[in-house]
Amino acid sequence: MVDYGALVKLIEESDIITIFGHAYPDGDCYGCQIALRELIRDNFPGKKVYAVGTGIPAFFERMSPMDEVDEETIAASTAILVDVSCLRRVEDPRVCKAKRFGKVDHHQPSDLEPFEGVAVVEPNRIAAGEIIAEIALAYKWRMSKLAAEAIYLGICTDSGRFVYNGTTARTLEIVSILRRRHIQIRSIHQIAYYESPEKKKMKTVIRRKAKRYGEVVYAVLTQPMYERCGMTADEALHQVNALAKVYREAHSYALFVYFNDEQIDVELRSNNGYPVHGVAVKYGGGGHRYASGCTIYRSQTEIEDVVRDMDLAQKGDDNAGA
Ligand SMILES: [Mn+2]
Repeated sequence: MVDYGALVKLIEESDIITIFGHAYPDGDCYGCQIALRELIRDNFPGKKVYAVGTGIPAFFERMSPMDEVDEETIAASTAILVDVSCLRRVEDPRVCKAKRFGKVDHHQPSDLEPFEGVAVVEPNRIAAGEIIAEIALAYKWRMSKLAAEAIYLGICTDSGRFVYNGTTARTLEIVSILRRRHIQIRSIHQIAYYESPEKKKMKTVIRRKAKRYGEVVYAVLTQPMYERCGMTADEALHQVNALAKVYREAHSYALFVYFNDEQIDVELRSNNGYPVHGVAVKYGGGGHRYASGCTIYRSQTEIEDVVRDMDLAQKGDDNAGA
């Protein structure tokens, strides 16, 4: 098991801690920020701890809002990054002002993303929330219901409700421990899986645009397509899972969204054990073994090149129990 001692020591040594996540925060990112803040508050009384960023507003009332902090506070703080690999990918660029850095992440490490600080990186974990839970359990920290619910949101989000590759026996053991903290699963799901009319419309368009190349399903969205659904490019990109069940035989799927005439943002997925990370890296991106992203430019790369590379992927050998 990874040694969490250096990170815990960093927390012990810091009077002010700011917790940052990635741009366009998802349930794992937001959940980790809230959970780590609550765990530190409850187990290290006297420390000032803040979760910084936009979070997920739909959860503010049910779980917790994010914190407002000024630049002076950040400059006096230790910044801990959760669910994000490097400073460049953090949502709030003020993170760079912090005195010291730590991180808890489960993305595949990349040479292009250096990080100077105390790093806890476990790419085999389905969610960063799972690592936060392990730290709390290893050090027998008090875990409030709020912290447990925030961790649950992270694990549930990144595991696709416990079905994606990388969901392990340990993942489910941790969920069982969280459930003993009386987490209310149904009401979390009601918020996390609420489908707005815009989202429903977008998913229908994505499925209608789906094309097949070999064992890969993909769709290309132009600006008018997502704008007509009332969505931004990034919101549209988040709906990549609409392609998951278009062709049952497909081993991978990809969503291409025109950010503008030149830039195309891409999300790559496989629910059947075909790694997509290598393809994302080839085109300058990264992420996880079976869920990655990249950005391509029309003048340099054809959409078809990416799809062809995905089709060539060989099945991974780590799918026991999936
Ligand atoms: Mn994550």
